[in-house]
Amino acid sequence: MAAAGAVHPGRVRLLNPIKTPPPPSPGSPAGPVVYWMFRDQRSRDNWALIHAIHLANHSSAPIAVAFNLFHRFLNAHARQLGFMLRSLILLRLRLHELGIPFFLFRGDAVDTIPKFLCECGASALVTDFSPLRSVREWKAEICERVGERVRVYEVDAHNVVPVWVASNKLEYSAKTIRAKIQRVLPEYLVEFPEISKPDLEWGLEDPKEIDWEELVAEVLREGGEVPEIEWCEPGEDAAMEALMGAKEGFLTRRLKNYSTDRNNPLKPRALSGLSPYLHFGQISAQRCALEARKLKNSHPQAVETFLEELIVRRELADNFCYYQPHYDSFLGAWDWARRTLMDHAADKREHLYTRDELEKAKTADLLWNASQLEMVHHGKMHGFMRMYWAKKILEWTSGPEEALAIALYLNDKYEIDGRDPSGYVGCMWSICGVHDQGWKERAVFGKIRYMNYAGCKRKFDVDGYIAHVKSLVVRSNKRKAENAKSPMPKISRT
Ligand code: FAD
Ligand code: FO1
Repeated sequence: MAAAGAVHPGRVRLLNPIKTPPPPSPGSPAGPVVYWMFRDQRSRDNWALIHAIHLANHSSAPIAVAFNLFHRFLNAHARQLGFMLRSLILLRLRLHELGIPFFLFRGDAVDTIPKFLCECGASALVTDFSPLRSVREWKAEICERVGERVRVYEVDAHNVVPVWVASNKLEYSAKTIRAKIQRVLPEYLVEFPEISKPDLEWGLEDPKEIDWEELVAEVLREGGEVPEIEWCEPGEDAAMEALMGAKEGFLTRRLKNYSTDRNNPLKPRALSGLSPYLHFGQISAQRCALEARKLKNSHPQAVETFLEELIVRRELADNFCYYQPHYDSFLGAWDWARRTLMDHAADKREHLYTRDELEKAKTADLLWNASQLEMVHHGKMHGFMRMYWAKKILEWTSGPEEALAIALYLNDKYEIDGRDPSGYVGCMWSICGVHDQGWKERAVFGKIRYMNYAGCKRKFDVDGYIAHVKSLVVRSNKRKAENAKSPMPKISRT
């Protein structure tokens, strides 16, 4: 077990194993510790922040948080960037209360982070973990640039069981990873230590004033094609409210229907609604799991199902993206799936649609159109519909590569929780059978699991869902018209 205030050693790894630098001499303590916050954008329950504070206190050094705002990261629009920035405004205040300065940089992290490290004479850089290839490339480049001067740590603050602890290889399915996660869960699913003000003040040059109003207005203007959502308030406090708020909390008010109603697109409130917060790291999955586990006796089935999705399914997605370099392409499918899809690539398609027709929900399938419109206007398609939605794209395009490219493009452009390992795996599961088994062979799908309209009709009120989305679109268009009249973005407390 880790000492109080420290992080479990299995959760931290040194990315640039350098010979231990000379201990700080009494006259000149170690240089500052910088936490480059990327995936886990929160002050509470954040193992990367806890590690950075521990490192700083341990080496009598000051600490700062650095955030790099990329330009339109992975094709993000106003919807995602507005949600993220509004949360960062609140985060900066919370860090300020902790005596930790928040530096916001713009541009490429491979330039801005090393530059900051050099300017402040940092001795250590703490990063949080993401399996995405661009992040890994940036970290490798940063390690190159800082050389032996700065120790670069990576902390898996996103998963309950760190990816490299759960498994050292690409797992085949939830079945194979579940036992590995459960074996070490008691060691990792533990309460967080309280964080308090670091021992030392920052004492160096303060961050430049951030004009949040201008920054938000800029991303809303630039990414206006996909406007913000209004139903999900950004930030750590709102995330905790969504999890366990007295009025609307998932665990406090909605858990009982989770295992029975979570696959009913007409009951979206049966879902936790946590994916936007989990994706941006505004809430810790470990916090969600710790709180859900307390309700195991009163809601055994719902808690078990929720923990399966939150821990096993989500961490299986990180495992896939970490160990499969082609996590977002047809090459990342297993051989059996590639073979069966190629065997049927030339099968006659009943319909063929272009990306534009699909994006505009212009197909002959009213149910599919409704799911596409729910994603475009609501920003979060119901989980059950996401499977049907992606599988139909396979059925109505020239082949699996095109289907995957279109599904990922639309998913990342419109979903508030897009650009996430769970999204890449969601599309790969639906179109290429990743983490699924083979099924009875049929045209176009081969042995990939098939879903159809009739199957949905048996499961839920399809007409009701179509009507539900229709009214959602009307409300969304009305709001857009109102916003067009008052262009100034609402800025929460700054
Ligand atoms: P809940 O059912 O309340 O789940 C709680 C949490 O468990 C989710 O927030 C998520 O972190 C995790 N989870 C649930 N289901 C899955 C799953 N199947 N795989 C991995 N993790 C899961 N999830 C995203 O976060 N971003 C995406 O872009 C995304 N795209 C998807 C695309 C397709 C084609 C499919 C089939 C699934 C996709 N998913 C994605 C997974 C899942 O649909 C969403 O995580 C879920 O609908 C989010 O809503 P919720 O938090 O209310 O769900
Ligand atoms: N993280 C950052 O550090 N800087 C960004 O500019 C940034 C933009 C961004 C846009 C959309 C989105 O979905 C996530 C974004 N993130 C950003 C967060 C981070 O990239 C995600 O947590 C990872 O994509 C998930 O691994």
